[in-house]
Amino acid sequence: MAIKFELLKESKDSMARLGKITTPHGEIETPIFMPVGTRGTVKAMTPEEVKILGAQIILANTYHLYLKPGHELISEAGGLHKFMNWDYPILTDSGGFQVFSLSDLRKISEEGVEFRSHIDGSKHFIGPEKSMEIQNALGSDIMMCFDECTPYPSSYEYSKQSMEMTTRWAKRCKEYHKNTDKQGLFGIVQGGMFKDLREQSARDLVEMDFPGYAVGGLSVGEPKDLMCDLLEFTTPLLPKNKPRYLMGVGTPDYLFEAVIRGIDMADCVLPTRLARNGTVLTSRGKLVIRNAKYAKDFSKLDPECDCYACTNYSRAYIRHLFNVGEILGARLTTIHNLYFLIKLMENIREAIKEDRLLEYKEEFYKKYGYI
Ligand code: PRF
Ligand code: ZN
Repeated sequence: MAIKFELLKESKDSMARLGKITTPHGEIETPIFMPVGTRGTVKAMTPEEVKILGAQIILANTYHLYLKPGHELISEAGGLHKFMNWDYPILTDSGGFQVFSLSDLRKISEEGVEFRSHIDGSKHFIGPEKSMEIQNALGSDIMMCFDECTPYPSSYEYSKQSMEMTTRWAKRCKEYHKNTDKQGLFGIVQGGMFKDLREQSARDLVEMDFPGYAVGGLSVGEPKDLMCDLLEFTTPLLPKNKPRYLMGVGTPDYLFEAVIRGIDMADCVLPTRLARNGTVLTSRGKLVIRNAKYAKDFSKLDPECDCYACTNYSRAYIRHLFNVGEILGARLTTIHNLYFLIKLMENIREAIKEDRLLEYKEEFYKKYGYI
């Protein structure tokens, strides 16, 4: 088995857990935040830099790498780890989300999804088997089942059909995926905003015995309370001794809420995307670095941060870089934002260890300005 999960501790005052995932490319402490390297690069960072920031696993996307440069080419290079020079764990998303959110003229059928590339309009097809073939070629440590992320809002009937198809697709993924000793395949719970559908989805997937489970179809535009409620309902339906991954979540408050509800892994483009737009996450909330009020502010991005950017550069300097369009600006804010979330998860793990996660959350929220 490629993926082993060790449950090290369960919180007494919430559903939070502390764990360790072992993969063919090393161990991951959970709860963990996974930086996104969609096209085989965490934008603006070298893999060495990503590692120094404290990242233990990164995410890459089947959809993008299939279109460019193509999974055969990456396979020829010796797999994605080798191709991009990242010798630590990689998780690949199945394409089942990006194909819906990015491609043009999608046609969904029982077989899979026919679509046109968002790059050049060329026609393609990805179904469960194709997604497995691509992810096998990429050689990620953790692969995801091909699913439909039910759009929000969707009717009960649509959500039901969609979830049932995702379950049938999961069966096909599992049947196709053979090298289970090198790559672990995770199931993805869907079911829209309906508890009974989520329950059915979780039950059917758990029966298939995947080495880990994701909660998909959340954080798709629904109110935060609804997401929290559905998450709290869903995680207890998943096995305790397997990792649980909440897909596409990465604001500090959502990370806290997810961990408190028993989530072990999360990913999001947010920190890297915000960084390139000049928005910085700090212990006192978000900061827009282009703002004129930072023109002569020679303090660091975050008074409490000891990342490379904060140790060496001022707000005024980084603002200047953004104002004149120097790429170093985006590099420094990316370093800081990734470090901020990685450090936040480290603090969260420490707080779980010491049974003070809820107090830490309160303290963080007050300072950040959430409450
Ligand atoms: N499915 C897949 N990837 C995803 C999602 C999903 O539902 C989401 C939803 N938040 C983000 N990324 N395969
Ligand atoms: Zn910093």
